[in-house]
Amino acid sequence: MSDIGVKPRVKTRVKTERPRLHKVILLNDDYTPREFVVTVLKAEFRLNEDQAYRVMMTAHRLGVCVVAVFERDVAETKATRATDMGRAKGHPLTFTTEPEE
Ligand code: TYC
Repeated sequence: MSDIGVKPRVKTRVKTERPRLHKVILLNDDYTPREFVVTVLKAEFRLNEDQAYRVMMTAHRLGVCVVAVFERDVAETKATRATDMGRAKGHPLTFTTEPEE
């Protein structure tokens, strides 16, 4: 039997995977005033007063708190901008990012 004219059974993948989301994480420190942390969270992450206070207190008590998740570039830009806001006022306030599992 001849194979001429038999099409290869290769399927093209049309599905695009979503980019992995990255967490922005707030780190506690002993020096940055609580109210300043709340101000930065409201300014950079658009949290309201209540949300910002809860995130700040969670980091204060546990050492870290996830602020929000974004695509990688957005997460890194926001973490840098928020950290720089603290540095501009001489505070050690730090935000980091890490990929979600
Ligand atoms: N621990 C700081 C203080 O007692 C307040 C603070 C909270 C700082 C959360 C950073 O991510 C932070 N002044």
